[in-house]
Amino acid sequence: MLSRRKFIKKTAALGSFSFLGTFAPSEQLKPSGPIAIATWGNNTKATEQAYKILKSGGYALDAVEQGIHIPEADPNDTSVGYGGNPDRDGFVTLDACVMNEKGNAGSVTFLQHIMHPVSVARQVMEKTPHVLLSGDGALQFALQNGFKKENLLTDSARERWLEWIDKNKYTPIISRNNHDTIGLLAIDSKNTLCGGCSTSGAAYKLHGRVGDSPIIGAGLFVDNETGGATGTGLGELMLKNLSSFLIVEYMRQGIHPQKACEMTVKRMVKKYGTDHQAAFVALDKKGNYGAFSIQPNFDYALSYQDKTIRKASDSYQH
Ligand code: SD4
Repeated sequence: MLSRRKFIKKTAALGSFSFLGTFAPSEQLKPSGPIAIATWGNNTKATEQAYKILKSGGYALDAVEQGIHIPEADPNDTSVGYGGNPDRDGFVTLDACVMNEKGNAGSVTFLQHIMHPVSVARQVMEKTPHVLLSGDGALQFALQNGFKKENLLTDSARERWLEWIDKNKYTPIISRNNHDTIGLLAIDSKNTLCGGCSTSGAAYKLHGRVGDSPIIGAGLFVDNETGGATGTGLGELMLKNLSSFLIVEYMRQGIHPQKACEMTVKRMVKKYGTDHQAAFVALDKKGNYGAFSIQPNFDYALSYQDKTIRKASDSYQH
């Protein structure tokens, strides 16, 4: 986690938007109008990009896609797209999905060599009768639809991987702390809700491992009547709980997004304990939002009413 001073310095250059500072979890602001919310506080540039599109009257799904492109193309983001940590065998394999206001979804898993898996996921939704394409098939589909094959393993990711092999003797590890997968939810000026999620998955995972991020209901769920939720952390936990779906179902019962995230995390902890991280953001159709995590190191990014903020989440562990 960044110190407050470093964080303020880092976020000082937030373009024409005014930066409101870090907010304690209890200071709930209820925005009206377009809003973009994303997992991890370092995704302020992504929510800001999404918000620009929303503010100019753009479609929520375009905002989600363009917002997610930012960490996907960022070589310093070690959990998403280009620069992402590779799997145990040194391959960068990506998972992503999108879901729109009609309840349609598209997703790609175990995709290699494509910088913007979220856009491939969108094309799966829009151009095929399917929801999910995987591995070589997903790559072939991407190439046929104009995406470029690229090397996504940066020199520094390769060095980190080589160091890890040395130290860990090929035993996969899942870190509690080192995550920054992006899940982004957006409501546009027509009150349309869409979402997306993109990741390179757990660092040094087994080759072929797929996490929660491309699985509808696990890493992301959107229901335009109710709200949306998206998560980050140890994907296996979310896969076993369909956590994003659960959060939205709680919201459907009239529960505030904050409480819905909390109830979901508590249910996960009851069954699986507190050894790992699982963290969520949720947004309902009234513009209420919330976040909750198992471990205390989770924060998130929020853009609305020409402001961008980075906010600490409440957590189960303190
Ligand atoms: C996964 N949920 O593949 C992802 C990892 C993650 O930031 O959130 N990383 O399990």
